Amino acid sequence: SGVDIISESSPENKPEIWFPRHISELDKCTHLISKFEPELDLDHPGYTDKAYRDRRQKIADIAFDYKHGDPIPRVEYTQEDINTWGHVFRQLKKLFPTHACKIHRDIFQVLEDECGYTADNIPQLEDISNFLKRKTGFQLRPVSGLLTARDFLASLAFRVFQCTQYVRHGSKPDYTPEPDCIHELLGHVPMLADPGFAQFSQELGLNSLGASDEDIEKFATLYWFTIEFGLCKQGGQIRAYGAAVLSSYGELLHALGDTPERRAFDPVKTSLQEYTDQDLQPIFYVVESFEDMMDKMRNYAANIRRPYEVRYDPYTQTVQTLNNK
Ligand code: TIH
Ligand code: FE2
Repeated sequence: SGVDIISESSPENKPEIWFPRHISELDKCTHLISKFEPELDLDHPGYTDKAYRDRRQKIADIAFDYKHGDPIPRVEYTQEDINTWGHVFRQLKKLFPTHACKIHRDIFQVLEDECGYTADNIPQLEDISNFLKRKTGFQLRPVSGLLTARDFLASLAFRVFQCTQYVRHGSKPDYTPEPDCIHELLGHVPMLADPGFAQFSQELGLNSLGASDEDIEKFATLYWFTIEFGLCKQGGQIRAYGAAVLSSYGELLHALGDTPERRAFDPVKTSLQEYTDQDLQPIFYVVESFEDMMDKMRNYAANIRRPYEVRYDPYTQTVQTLNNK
């Protein structure tokens, strides 16, 4: 005899697209986009460098084997990798005082004083993850390359930052189209150690959970023009807060120079802006302040129709949904 199970909510109120409910379910959010990988991309500077590709593969295996809760295995970087890091580190350090936003400058100093950020040492993700946990509750999780926007944004909802661990090829140190640990450590980490910026990042992640493909595309574009390539006003000057700008000597000079167009950040318009992920950006968006950026994003998200609301419970590291009328 069949007993009908009555669902707790009507079907139209139920999220239809799967998304992680607990931080451990990020183990299922590992879908990669492989367009920039040295094996597959003829233009990759590491394409013909067998030793480099082997090194990359070993580091990629760490990410493939990783499960939530594991410590992040340490990598023994080669002298070549350390030289690449050192070159980028020295160049960028010269620009930060005049080009980076205040949050970045202040936390970078702490990372130098307390976390082994020096020209001859590549900090280990496990140590930096522990640093971030103390500062904002963010943690790092190793990833072997570029993830789909849906998976990447979902991790932000749990204050998890998916972080590459390999180093860019030494032949092109000042700009790379693919993320690497130089980009993560010099660009993202200082910003994620700021409470307001961490909150902004998590909210972007929460907004993405269960969103339609179309909305994911828009959130990914907003992510691109803020967390990756954002510029802000500070004391009458324009400064960089986006990680992809802060980790690239070429992009940082370019972003604050005369060539690109700089427009006021406006989520409705910015979310529809096309961009290139292969070269220096032709357009940047400038926020008046981080408070203003947060307000504008909250406003934007409130106007996106979703049949449910999401709440994050930090005690259980769980996302809960509440039905909306
Ligand atoms: N262009 C950045 C750099 O050279 O450091 C890397 C990027 C990460 C994400 C987008 S671009
Ligand atoms: Fe990035």
